[in-house]
Amino acid sequence: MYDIKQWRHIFKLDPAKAISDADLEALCMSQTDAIMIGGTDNVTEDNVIQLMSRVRRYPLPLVLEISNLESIMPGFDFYFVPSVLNSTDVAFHNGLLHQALKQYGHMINFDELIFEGYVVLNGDSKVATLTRATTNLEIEDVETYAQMANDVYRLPVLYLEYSGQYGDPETVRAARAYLTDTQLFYGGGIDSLSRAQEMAAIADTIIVGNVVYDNIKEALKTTRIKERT
Ligand code: 1GP
Repeated sequence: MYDIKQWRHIFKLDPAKAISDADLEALCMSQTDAIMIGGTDNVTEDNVIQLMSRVRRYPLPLVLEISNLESIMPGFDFYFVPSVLNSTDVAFHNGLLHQALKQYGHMINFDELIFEGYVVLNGDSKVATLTRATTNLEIEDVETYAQMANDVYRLPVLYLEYSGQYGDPETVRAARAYLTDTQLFYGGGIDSLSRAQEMAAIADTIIVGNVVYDNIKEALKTTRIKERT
């Protein structure tokens, strides 16, 4: 069984975006720890199943990050369920989860389900708009979400999500200081090895998304954080 706690690097692939076989092979054969399939819009049963079957040729863990009910399907190693702690819409706290359990609860293996506390920090991102997240947060607010995740909800994962924008290392470091048990995921704007190294030195796990589609060479270089450990 895979141990998520050991993961330092994840490539997040958007099923709504095209990727060549050669690029996908390079990602899957790289030093990354896992592939996560997830996106904000146009995630369908069809494009998820297509991408899943292509990644499944390679021997690395595969995660579905749930974005809607239509695209949930068996065949993944893990299912990551986001709960956006700074969303103003209850659907993104537990509404989606409630519907998913109502429909699929009888067939879920809960060892494969990981609940992620998200804090969405880029107000210009699609995910911030969709979830109606309050993103004008002070550092103390982010620290409080970290405390909430670690000490109150006791979540396995806190995900600081800057999607599309490189985040503030001070904010990430401040959150980190509150986490003793909860694993810290950082995602957003990692498009070079130096940025990957900077955030990997603070967070437990970094998530690399867009650069895969913008610059595959730089994307692959981000996995080199692992050469230092
Ligand atoms: C998005 O956190 C991930 O959900 C990664 O962000 O696409 O900006 O790399 P980027």
